[in-house]
Amino acid sequence: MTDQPTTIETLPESRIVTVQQHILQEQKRFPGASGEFSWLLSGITMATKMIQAHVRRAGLTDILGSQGDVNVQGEVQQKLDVYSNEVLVHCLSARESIGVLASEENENPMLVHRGSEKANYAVIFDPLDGSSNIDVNVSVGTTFSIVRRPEGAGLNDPEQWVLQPGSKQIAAGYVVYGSSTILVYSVGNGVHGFTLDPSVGAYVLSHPNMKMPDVGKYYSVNEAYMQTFPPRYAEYIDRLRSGVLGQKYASRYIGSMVADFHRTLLKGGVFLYPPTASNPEGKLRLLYEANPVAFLAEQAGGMAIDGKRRVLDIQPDSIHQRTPLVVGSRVELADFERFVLEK
Ligand code: AHM
Ligand code: MG
Repeated sequence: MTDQPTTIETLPESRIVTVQQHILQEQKRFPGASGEFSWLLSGITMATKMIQAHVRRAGLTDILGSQGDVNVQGEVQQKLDVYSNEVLVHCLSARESIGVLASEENENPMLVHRGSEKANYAVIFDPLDGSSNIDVNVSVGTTFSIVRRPEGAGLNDPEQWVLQPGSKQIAAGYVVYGSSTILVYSVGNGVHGFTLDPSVGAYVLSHPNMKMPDVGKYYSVNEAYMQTFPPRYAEYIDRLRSGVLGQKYASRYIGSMVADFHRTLLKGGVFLYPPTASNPEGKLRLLYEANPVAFLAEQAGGMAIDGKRRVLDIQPDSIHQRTPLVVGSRVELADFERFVLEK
């Protein structure tokens, strides 16, 4: 035994940083921040932990299979879609700073805390993206986008809150329920990824300051629809295959946008969902699918276009509006713009 006092020295780089700590740190960048924004984001982290717990039990309980209802897109809702939507609505409507919630699963945006002076944000989300993959144990995810209440927007007009271009997002992110559960988010100060440690139930910083590689090895598109893509898309995919860009690309396609985007963020390359015969405007939804990934792609040094213009510049006309999407590394996107758009 010595009589020396015990000291604990923790090197900053070896510290465990939870998403909650990180959000509190990020919030300091907002002048006059009162904590309401970190409280809002904690609603998302809470809900996604509950969703992942259900996803992990899929197949064990009576949770698989269709609920029998058809959602506003005309798709059969899966039980997990319904559960995920309810959990997000439940967790977020407890946050007084939220005035409007809009979801892929609901036809109209919902007003919450009508009349509250503090209700300054709208949260727009796809509770369970790629849900047709659940029955076959393939990754699914949640995407979210947060915008401020626009100047002068009335409390009885929730559409006005959400019909803003993606460039107005103050935060966006997603969670992938994959081989592990990872939450990736940005408040416009870089992109950060947090892996859920299931033993303690905390999202822990695992991917600080993520950067999309300038070039990748993969393109990602549903090639079954190739015959019905506009010619410029088919031509572009031919360029990638033929080695014009200095290498012959390989292909990867999961069929869950959030998982396909996550791979593209980490490994680079390009993900495309072009217009097709059955979806002439593209299949993906602008507000809660394309906008969040476009925001994250740009924050990570990549790009996102709708085949013609920057996704984040599109002024939406309706909540469930669809858009074509081309998102990925700078080299692949610059090639699309130079050789495809300029023709
Ligand atoms: P969802 O939100 O109903 O799950 O649909 C969106 C999903 C995306 O995750 C994915 O990129 C796309 O649909 C796959 O569509 P397809 O099967 O036509 O390739
Ligand atoms: Mg969905």
